[in-house]
Amino acid sequence: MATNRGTAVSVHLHHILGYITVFIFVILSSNSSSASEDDAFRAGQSMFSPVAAASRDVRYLLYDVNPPEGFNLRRDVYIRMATLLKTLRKEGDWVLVLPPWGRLYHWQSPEIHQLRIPWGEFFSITSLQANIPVIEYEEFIAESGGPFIDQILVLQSYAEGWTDGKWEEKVDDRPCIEKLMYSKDKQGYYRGWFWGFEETRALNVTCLSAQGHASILAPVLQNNITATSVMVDRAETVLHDHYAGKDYWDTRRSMVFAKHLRIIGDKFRANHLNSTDKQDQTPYNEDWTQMKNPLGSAKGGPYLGVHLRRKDFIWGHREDVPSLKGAVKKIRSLMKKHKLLQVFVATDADEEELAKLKRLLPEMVRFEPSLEDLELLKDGGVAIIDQWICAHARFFIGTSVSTFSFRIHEEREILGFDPKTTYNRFCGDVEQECEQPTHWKIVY
Ligand SMILES: Nc1nc2c(ncn2[C@@H]2O[C@H](COP(=O)(O)OP(=O)(O)O)[C@@H](O)[C@H]2O)c(=O)[nH]1
Ligand SMILES: [Mg+2]
Repeated sequence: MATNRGTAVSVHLHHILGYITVFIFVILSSNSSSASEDDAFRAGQSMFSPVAAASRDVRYLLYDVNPPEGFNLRRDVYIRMATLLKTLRKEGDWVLVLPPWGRLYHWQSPEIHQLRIPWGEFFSITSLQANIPVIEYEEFIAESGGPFIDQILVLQSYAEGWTDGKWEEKVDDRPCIEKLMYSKDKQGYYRGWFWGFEETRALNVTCLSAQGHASILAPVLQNNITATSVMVDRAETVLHDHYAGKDYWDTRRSMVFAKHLRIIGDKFRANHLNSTDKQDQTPYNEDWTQMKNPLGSAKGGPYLGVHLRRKDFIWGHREDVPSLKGAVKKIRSLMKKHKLLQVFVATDADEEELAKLKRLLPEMVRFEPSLEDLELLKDGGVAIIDQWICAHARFFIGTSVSTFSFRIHEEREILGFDPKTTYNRFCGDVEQECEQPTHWKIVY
């Protein structure tokens, strides 16, 4: 009985809130809001006040990525969108809205809430803001006047493929090829996933065929569209303007992990791996613009760092991914070669494989949070701490073409490790040519 009442009340409240939101939306769009109303709906600290935003003609770039993509490819797509934003800002006052985290395929820890997670839980927002203006989605709702997105552009490839087998950069309005992930409701608004924000609506959805780098979208956003807020969906469709160039690295360096994650990772290094920044020569400056550790200056903690990707990487029987036995053999030989007595293992192995790995490598050290810690950190935070610890190892070995491993490479590059200690991966048990990862040098 009590539960039913509770539900009824909250549904009711939900409706009222909905009306209030629409009400505020109407006032703000007629441009006569007072500061106190805005304050009541402010979601967090922002470098822009809503009133100032309205008078500045701010435009908002939102984006989302294909649902099956994981955390670390999404981090790469952020870099592409940051580049697009920089291009857009040459001609207008654009702000990037950070797409909330959640409902990622790999984030399977049961019984913890993993939806509508703001970027601030994983990354330092002030660090991101030292590169480009960004706001969290809830701040967008507050400062743009409500949970309405003016225009969605769903990126897609060209139905006809590459004409004449020739690849060229181009972008065109085209009919949607696949069934839209958005549907029109009775009021004529579009509903969709919107990161779990159920009250969000879009006013218009169209498809855009695009092939090329992220900034080819800029003329479309600047000239063909006048909407204040534009969301680019399937943003992974467009590529980096210049992979591993200065702009790439500026944005990558600005993606400083949230402080609590770094602190927990550092504490774990000190307590379990005898690793501190001072001994390891891995000084860190939270102000990334001031950080320039020379290549080869970092020594790293006295342990081998391992990223052993399993799950979907072994289901396809890929020949570039080793068996557990093969991986442990390699781990042992690396420990011997580099005279390391400890090994830290980051892995997404399931319970069965983990048990097997523990039998084969009983001395391995792993970061295993309690349920209470997990509630604070979430699967994303645990993954970041795993990456942070691997990034500080004297020697690192990762898994072939895993973006999780790639992000560790970059972190080690930022810390100033000798590339020989970073760009290493496991070979498959019967792999013929085991090409090692490429060294991407930072451009400052
Ligand atoms: N904690 C932790 N999670 C991992 C590890 N390896 C993979 N995962 C999880 O699995 C996901 C893998 O997807 P993604 O980030 O796209 O990397 P990729 O698929 O390896 O390129 C990660 O985001 C994590 O959630 C690991 O070593 N530690
Ligand atoms: Mg993936």
